[in-house]
Amino acid sequence: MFESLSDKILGSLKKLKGGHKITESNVEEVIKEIRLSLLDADVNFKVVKKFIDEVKQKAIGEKVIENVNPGQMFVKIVHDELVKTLGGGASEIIFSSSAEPTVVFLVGLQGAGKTTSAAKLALFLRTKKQKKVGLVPADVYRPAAIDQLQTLGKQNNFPTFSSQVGQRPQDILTQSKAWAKEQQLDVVIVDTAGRLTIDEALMSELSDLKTIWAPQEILLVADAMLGQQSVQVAEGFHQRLGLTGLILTKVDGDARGGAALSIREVTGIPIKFLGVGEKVSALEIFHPDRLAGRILDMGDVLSLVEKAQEVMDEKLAQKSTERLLKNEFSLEDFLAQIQQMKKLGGIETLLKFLPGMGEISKQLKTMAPPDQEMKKIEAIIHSMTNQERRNHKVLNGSRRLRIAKGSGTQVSDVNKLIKQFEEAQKMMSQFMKMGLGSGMGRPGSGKRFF
Ligand SMILES: Nc1nc2c(ncn2[C@@H]2O[C@H](COP(=O)(O)OP(=O)(O)O)[C@@H](O)[C@H]2O)c(=O)[nH]1
Ligand SMILES: [Mg+2]
Repeated sequence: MFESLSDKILGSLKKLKGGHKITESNVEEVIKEIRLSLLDADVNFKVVKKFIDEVKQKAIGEKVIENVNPGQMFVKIVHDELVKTLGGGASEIIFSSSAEPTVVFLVGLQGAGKTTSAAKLALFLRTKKQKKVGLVPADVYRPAAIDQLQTLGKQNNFPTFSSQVGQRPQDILTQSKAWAKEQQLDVVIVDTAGRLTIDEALMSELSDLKTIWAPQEILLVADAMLGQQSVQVAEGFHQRLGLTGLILTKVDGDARGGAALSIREVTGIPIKFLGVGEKVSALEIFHPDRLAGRILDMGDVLSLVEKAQEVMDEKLAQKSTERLLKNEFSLEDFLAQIQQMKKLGGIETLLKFLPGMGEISKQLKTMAPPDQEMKKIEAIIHSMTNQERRNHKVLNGSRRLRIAKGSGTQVSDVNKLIKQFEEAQKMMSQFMKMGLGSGMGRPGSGKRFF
């Protein structure tokens, strides 16, 4: 489904080679092409905009890591953003926590693949989750719909409720409760009726069914070939019924993938499974990271970048620790450390490493600079000469004034930063004296002191 999107994005990414930094100019063109590729793949324009904005923001000015070129770095950024758009991690069926069977409704438009998916899901839950699964045909309108599910049930040995044409779906569901108990089912999958478009009669019937037997899962079965339209369908069903997830079908066809990339972001409903063929076995758990990996087809690059990032972080921490031990902890280290701290998820993460550090923890908390403050600090330190960064003691009045001007800040900001730095320096040496340094920030310990 994603071949063409994948080809285009990969083609654009190849253009990002060499260079020392991902700059606005070399990345601009590639981003533009990715944007077009996404729109071309029928991804919702709002989703495209958000995606591109995030990638841009992360890419520009990103430091290039040793052994990684800007192109590789950029692939990683695009990949991570794709995973995020697709919903992060995989989410599966939520089972009933009581002795009652888990009830799953499959809803969706006609021809989306509900009946086929009912059998696929039943097979998946039986083989992968060791559940006893039964099927309930509740589409009484389409000729042969009941037969279709009963045949699938028979072929695959699933207990199937003998719904009759002419019965009301509400009555079918009521009667199937006792049947499910008799059959000792763990899971009951209800195949509901569809329409060509969302209409009120269908919605009110489905709402009725919900009150008769409250389902753990209401899964929308949506056809990937519908593209953008499937986003609207999902929104419509979700508003009325409260969907818990989605099965995206016909992913094996030549759909352009826009639906998969849009639905989660627009509706917030997780895609749980992909239908990848007509056979009963053609169902896959949806893994956002694997799909993103498939689209970008660059698994090696991703692990390389991750590895390099780890090494860089370690090296940085190690250098700072060494200097600290020699009492040489400088403003440069200070900047590196607060940047590191931000990356690690802020001061809270750090505090987890410091059990019982009451007073110092409190002090540290007040030192955690918010983003805006962080930018100021960076600007100020960048406006210093190397000598000044290494030895802040040389910072007299006229130097401070020059730095304030150069960084677009006030002398009071510079003074404040230096005071904070001196406090940090003091605290650092306290840590070291208390022996805490041995467990923190040392290479291999996996911990850092900021
Ligand atoms: N290629 C392919 N065909 C599918 C998939 N899911 C369903 N179909 C086909 O789509 C058609 C409609 O499916 P059906 O389950 O009857 O849809 P329903 O009306 O929603 O119950 C059938 O011909 C199925 O074989 C899929 O994942 N891939
Ligand atoms: Mg059907």
